[in-house]
Amino acid sequence: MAKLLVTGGAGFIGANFVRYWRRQHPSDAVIVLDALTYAGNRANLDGLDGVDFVHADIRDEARVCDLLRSGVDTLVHFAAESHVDRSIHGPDAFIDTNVVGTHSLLKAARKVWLDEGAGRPHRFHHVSTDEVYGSLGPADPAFHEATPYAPNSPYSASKAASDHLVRAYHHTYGLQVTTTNCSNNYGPYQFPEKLIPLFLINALHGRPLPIYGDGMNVRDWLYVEDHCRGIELVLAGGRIGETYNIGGGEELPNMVVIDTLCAAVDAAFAADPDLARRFPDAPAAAGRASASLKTYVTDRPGHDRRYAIDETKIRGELGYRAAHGFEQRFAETLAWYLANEPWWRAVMDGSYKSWVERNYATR
Ligand code: NAD
Ligand code: TDX
Repeated sequence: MAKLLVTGGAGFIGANFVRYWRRQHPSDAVIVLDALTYAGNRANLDGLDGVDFVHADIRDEARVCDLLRSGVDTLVHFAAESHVDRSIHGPDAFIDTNVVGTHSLLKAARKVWLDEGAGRPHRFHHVSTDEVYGSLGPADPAFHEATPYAPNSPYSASKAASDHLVRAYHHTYGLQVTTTNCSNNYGPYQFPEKLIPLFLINALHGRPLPIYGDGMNVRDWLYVEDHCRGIELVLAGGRIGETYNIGGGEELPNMVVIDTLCAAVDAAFAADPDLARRFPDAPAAAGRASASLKTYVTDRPGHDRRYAIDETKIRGELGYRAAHGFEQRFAETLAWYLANEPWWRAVMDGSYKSWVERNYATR
């Protein structure tokens, strides 16, 4: 039986991971440590038993040491500031959490597992992003683990710094680390500032769908549960000190994702008359196309053109492969958001609304 400490477990991917882990490994103990920033939501873990929740910051080194001393042998580190647009408007929090926070966790792990624990079996798994590799041209080969780092946003630069610190703690002190760099996740519990949930909820309210640039930036879409399985495989069989890229095998221009979303919303309204009652401001409620809301806005500064993942390493070593294609998983995601309106209404209250009003009003 393992004892996991999951940082950022009340956020989008962390909560999906905790749910996945409880299903797959019910006898393991799980502690979630989360500061509950605007992106963290205690309700993301509702209905789960066997999970201890600790409301704390990853920079609270003493607190993390105490938790590690309670018998934790595996730390899975999701906690981060994760939204590129926010990092452009205010990079400080990204340095504080992603760089200083990750370093604080590494110091705690070194102290408890190496210094006090005489190297008892342990694992520090760091969750990172493909954005550290920068941007690809249309004909460039996909990112692989040896692609040089070339981050372009304060967010990706802060994640790159954290990746390097994790690597250094392995090579310098012998900390047992693994790192995964994954592509764009989608699925339940994603905060509605990221492309898919933002555009869906805007479409339901008849609000513009703000397309950055020409809408032809390409992302590799990864269903969050596939990501969780990839991390599980790395925890079970990944080589210590190694990094593994995880992708969804679905490279799509934003416009294709947006058109798929608009068509799916239109089809959902056509199939379920109750949606027009629930969302009377949606164009689809009046039989009009959701695509009529598409609006080109000023591009994101430093907007990476294309991400693509070469998953040869994780597939060859650990047998990873995304389980389902985008079409099926996207439909399930849409259905989840339509069925969980109270969830997204609750998380969109407060700080999110004022941030959107400040930063999107003039675009
Ligand atoms: P998220 O923004 O939804 O959640 C982040 C969580 O971390 C929240 O629960 C928040 O409260 C918590 N947190 C933030 N600062 C903290 C601090 N100082 N101390 C403790 N907790 C803190 O993020 P996500 O989309 O779930 O991403 C999780 C991880 O995966 C991040 O490290 C991110 O860089 C990485 N990642 C995300 C994606 C993606 O598509 N979402 C893709 C690649 C990598
Ligand atoms: O309003 C929007 N309009 C738009 O055109 C938003 C929010 C996004 N976009 C574009 C920008 C990107 O090309 O859609 C694409 C996806 O944008 P995001 O959802 O903001 O994701 P991205 O910037 O690609 O980063 C995501 O994947 C990698 C996560 O937010 C990161 O945490 C992760 O590391």
